[in-house]
Formats: sequence, C-alpha cells, structure tokens
Amino acid sequence: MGQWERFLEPYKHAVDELKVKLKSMRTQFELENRTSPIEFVTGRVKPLASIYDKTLEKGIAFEPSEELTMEIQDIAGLRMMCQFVDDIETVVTLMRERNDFRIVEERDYISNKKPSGYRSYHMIIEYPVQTIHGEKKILAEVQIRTLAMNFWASIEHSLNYKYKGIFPEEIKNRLQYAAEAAFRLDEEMSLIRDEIQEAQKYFSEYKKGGSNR
Ligand code: 0O2
Repeated sequence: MGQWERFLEPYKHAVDELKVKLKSMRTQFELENRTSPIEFVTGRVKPLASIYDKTLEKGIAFEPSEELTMEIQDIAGLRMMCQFVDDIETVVTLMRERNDFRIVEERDYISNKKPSGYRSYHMIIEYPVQTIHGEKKILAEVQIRTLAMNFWASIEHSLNYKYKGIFPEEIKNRLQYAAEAAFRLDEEMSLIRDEIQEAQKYFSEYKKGGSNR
C-alpha cells in the first residue's frame, strides 16, 4: 500500500463515520416528526491533486507529514446543507453540544463574507478515530451553509478551477451579482419560511400515506 493511501486512511475513516453521525441527526428529527434544520450532508477526503495545490499555495512539502496535517485542516471535509439561514445557527448549536469531537476553531463567513462573495459557516473539529495502533485524532472541516450558498460556492469553485483564480472581469462581476442574488434568495425564503415548512410537512405526510397504500 502506498504511503499516501496509508496517510489518508484515518481521514477516510473519519469522513465515513462523521457522515453516518451527521446524517443521523436529520433522521432523528424526522422520527420525532420535527422539521429538520439539516437538508443533507456530504463528505469527502480532499483529492491528492487538491492537497498538492494547497501545499504549493502554503509553501510546504508535498509529503505525508505532521506539518501537512496541521497546515491543511480540510483533508477530511464534511458539508451540512440547510434550507434557511436561521437553521445554520441551530445546527452550530447542535454541533457544540456533541461530545464525540472537540471544536478547535469556528469561522463565520456568513456575518463576514469573503471578498469573493463566499458565505458559509466553518468549524474545524478534532475527531478521534480508533486504529489498530490506538486512538488517532483527525482534524476535519465542517462547512455549514444554505442550499443557495452551496449552489453559488459550487459554481464559483468550478470557475475558479478553470480560471485558476484569475477571473475575466465579466465573470468576476457576474459572480458578484450571483452572490448578491443568492443572498437575496436566502432572505426571501426566510420571509416565507413558515408557509414553506407547513407545505413541506403536508407534502411529506401525503407521501407517507401514499407509500402505505
Ligand atoms: P476545496 O477544493 O473545496 O477543498 P485554507 O485555504 O484552508 O488554508 P482558509 O482559506 O482560511 O485557509 O480556510 P477557509 O477559509 O476555511 O477555506 C477552506 C475551504 O472553504 C476551501 O477549501 C473551500 O472549500 C471553501 N472556500 C473558502 N473560500 C472560498 C471561496 O471564495 N469560494 C469557494 N467556492 N469556496 C471557498 P479549498 O481547499 O480552497 O478548496
């Protein structure tokens, strides 16, 4: 087995376990017939090519090392998507109440959006995985954002990759407008939140009834 494969194994382990645990939060809300603040959860181990790019950016060696572990904190990455901006705070509170990991740092790019227009709430956590050599603490980044924030970030991320961060003026402006539109979409949806949630509850009851027939 390659050295990278060995190095990344506990990260994969952490992502797999955390995906199960965080998805379960949603299921628990559903089982209690409560509206879940979590819409869906995804997770990934940072691809080697992205780790390589990050080492160049940070001026560190591209090799499995303690330095890499400390410098690149999102080798294990989880994303929790919410329907409404207010749900993010609910999820953050739920995360702070858990005792299966330690929160190392929180970065609020919602109150303080990035110059790119990026909005999201980041938590760096230290998660213990059990290995055959004992416990190993793994850093993971959890990004908590609305569906609108996620849509914008995914599009911007692909364009960033294409243009290597140097956007043509037209694209840069369009992305700024799109970030504002995503912000307004979140605001509009918040205003009719009760109406939306009532409709969703009704619809999910209807579906349950349908599947029983
Ligand atoms: P990928 O491909 O998603 O893994 P760091 O860059 O981690 O050394 P930083 O920037 O302080 O330090 O960390 P931060 O701000 O928490 O950002 C880390 C991740 O947040 C990024 O990982 C992105 O996933 C996301 N992110 C931050 N800023 C932007 C942005 O302007 N646009 C988009 N689309 N995503 C952003 P990576 O490694 O950059 O990318």
